[in-house]
Amino acid sequence: MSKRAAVALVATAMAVALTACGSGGGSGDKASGGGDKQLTVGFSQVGAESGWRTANTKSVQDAAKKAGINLKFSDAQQKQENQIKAIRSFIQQKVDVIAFSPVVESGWDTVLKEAKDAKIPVVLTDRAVDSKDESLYATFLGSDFVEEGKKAGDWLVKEYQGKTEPVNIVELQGTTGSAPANDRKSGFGDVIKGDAKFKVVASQTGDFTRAKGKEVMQAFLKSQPKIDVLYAHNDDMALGAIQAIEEAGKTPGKDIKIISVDGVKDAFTAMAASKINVVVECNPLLGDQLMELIKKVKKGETVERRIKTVEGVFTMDQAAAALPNRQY
Ligand code: GYE
Repeated sequence: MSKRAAVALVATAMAVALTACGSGGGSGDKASGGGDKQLTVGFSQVGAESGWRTANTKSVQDAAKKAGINLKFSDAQQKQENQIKAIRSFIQQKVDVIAFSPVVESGWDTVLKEAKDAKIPVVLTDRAVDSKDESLYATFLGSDFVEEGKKAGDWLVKEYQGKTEPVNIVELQGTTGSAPANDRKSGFGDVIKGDAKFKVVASQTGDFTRAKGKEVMQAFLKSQPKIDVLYAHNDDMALGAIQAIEEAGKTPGKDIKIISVDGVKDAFTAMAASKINVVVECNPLLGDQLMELIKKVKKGETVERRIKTVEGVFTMDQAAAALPNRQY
């Protein structure tokens, strides 16, 4: 049996089991008049800017199917206004739960208040909001981006241990105002600020995309006489930058050392080819955990306010061996 068929079979079996226990139990949602009614979840995704995002979308959609959840999916194309519109439309449609990955951190209080007034619980996934009022969402499932930035910085400090010459760093930031861009920058900055030889000579957003990563790196290469290290907030920007570096006649991974975040397969391939020196892992496969949380939140069960993803760090020498096991 193919893997897909097996997954479908398991999903069907689970759906049958759910229906069976719903109709026999009587502990389900009152509105359905007996058995557990199918949950409808509105999910507002950031966009399709990166390999990470593509894997995350697939994980969420597959997990919803598997959990028997009716998922209303909306792609915001990296625009906050689109997410606000999507959330308002979910409220109008009276979905059971709203899940979303906020493109930027600020500016959510009004729409989240609207969801709260409509008594629709909100689950944050992947990225955080900076709302002071914690009652505006039930929980936040995702990575610790400050920690990821620190891991990137730790690698650099170790790499240049015992050396005294200045190390010029250029930084490709993620989407301006997004939690991963803010936190990966600050975590990294906190670690390297203790050693004066490290200098971030240029730092600009590449919007988490390959095209922008390449474009901004081209500009860095023109404006900066000496670049030792590139710190890219995600793999796609690093992969775009590699093209720019090669086109400028330099060797990525050697002339310019590269630190990246995410751990998508393409980055592991580039790392196995000695073009990226280190990748800090950020796991996009949050779908199953998200569906579990959504169900619990809908049932009114208590859930942890913050659920962090467990992640590692991979260096060039480990890349080839790790590549076949990468899931995204
Ligand atoms: O690192 C990047 C994506 O929010 C963790 O968004 C996510 C980031 C991820 O575009 O590739």
